[in-house]
Amino acid sequence: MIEQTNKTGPDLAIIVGGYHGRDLAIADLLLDELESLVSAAGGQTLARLIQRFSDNRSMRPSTYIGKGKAEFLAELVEANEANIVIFDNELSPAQVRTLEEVVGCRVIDRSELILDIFASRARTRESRVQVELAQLQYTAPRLKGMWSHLERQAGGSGSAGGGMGLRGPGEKQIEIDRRLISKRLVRLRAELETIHKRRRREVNSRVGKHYCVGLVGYTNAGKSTLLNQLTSANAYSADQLFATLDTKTRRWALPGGIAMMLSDTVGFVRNLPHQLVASFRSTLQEALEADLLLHVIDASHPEVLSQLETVESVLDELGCDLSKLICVLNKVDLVKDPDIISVLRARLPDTVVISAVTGEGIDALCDLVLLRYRESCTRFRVIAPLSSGKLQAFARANCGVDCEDYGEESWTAELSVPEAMVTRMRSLCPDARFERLSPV
Ligand SMILES: Nc1nc2c(ncn2[C@@H]2O[C@H](COP(=O)(O)OP(=O)(O)OP(=O)(O)O)[C@@H](O)[C@H]2O)c(=O)[nH]1
Ligand SMILES: [Mg+2]
Repeated sequence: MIEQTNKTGPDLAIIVGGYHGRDLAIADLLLDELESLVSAAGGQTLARLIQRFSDNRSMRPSTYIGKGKAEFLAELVEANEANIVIFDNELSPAQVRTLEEVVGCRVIDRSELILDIFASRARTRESRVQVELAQLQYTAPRLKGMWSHLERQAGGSGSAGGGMGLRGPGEKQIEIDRRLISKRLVRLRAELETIHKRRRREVNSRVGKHYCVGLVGYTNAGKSTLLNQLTSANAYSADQLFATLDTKTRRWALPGGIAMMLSDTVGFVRNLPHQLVASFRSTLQEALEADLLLHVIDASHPEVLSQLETVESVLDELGCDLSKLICVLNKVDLVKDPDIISVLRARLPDTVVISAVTGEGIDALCDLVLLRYRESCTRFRVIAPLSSGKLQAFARANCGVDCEDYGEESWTAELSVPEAMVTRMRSLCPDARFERLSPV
């Protein structure tokens, strides 16, 4: 939650965006998204203000927006009795300080708002640590700004002020806080490493045992709804940005007796604070290690193309192998202009059109996933002792056994599985023999 200044109700916000170029043309849509972020943080937007810039150098260094605009903003705050101003643009600590003086209430930027939402949503120890780490990294360079009133006191009073090397109380406080923060950062990093080591062991035990599919995409695209539709997972889905912060993995049984593991993960958003990407890097990278990725896209969203670009650039930054991506054009039930589907299909290599709510297109999605799965499979004949119950059960539950036969002493079956899965099957029955067959 945004820090509450009115204890009785939600935060009352004025949202501000300073734009130029292409962003200016879609300023209202950009502020719509900021408004959704405000409501995801539990706040309420009362008014919005747009500042048009002719280019990216025309921002006013002290207040980002122009002097007249800043004064008008102060009037808006007063008239609406707002208690917070939220900028869509990234502000420097000095700009925040000056703006707060002009408008007379708290001022935050988009990054801080997103960090706030993440903090309020984090449920597991892992995501809590990741968010705190990101928040501290965001705060540390801003400490000087926070203690400016003490610095001024120090400078103003002849005794504490004075020459170089004589530290005022403000600076001392900053020193103490910096030390506390860096100590805490060390502890959090160590804790996160322990959590990740444990998770690695869990993931390693899954890898090779199952074919893993990951859901990625812009926030609110419908990832959790699709997970629920495919696996009856009961994941939390809501018309809310960043509904999901924690990875959820469920078994997905496909036609033909093939089972996979399907994982939901945190969504992306335009200008995701880089401290968050850094903190969530291993969670995200883990999601990307899946054998196949479903990039869920809200095809009904007016800014679908720029959402697509955002996701592509984050995937790129995380070093994702794009060849294992299937693009899932979701919310087709809400698409009013069918042309957008053609535009998206032309732009993206492997697409399937679905509605995670009505179930339309789900069969086609399963077919495409199975096709990709089969491409990664090798055909084997397995010959195992009759006593290999565990292996037989595993093969039937997960691998789509083509034909099997019980002889006097052995069980023989033919199946197509990804190579890595053979390792898992060998561990279930070391006496089993695996003969590679030519593909049918
Ligand atoms: N009409 C329609 N609504 C959908 C569809 N898929 C998802 N939604 C709605 O879109 C909203 C967001 O869905 P989620 O599944 O929570 O989205 P998400 O991608 O998991 O979002 P985050 O966890 O915030 O990243 C919910 O209100 C869903 O009911 C669809 O195919 N059609
Ligand atoms: Mg979700």
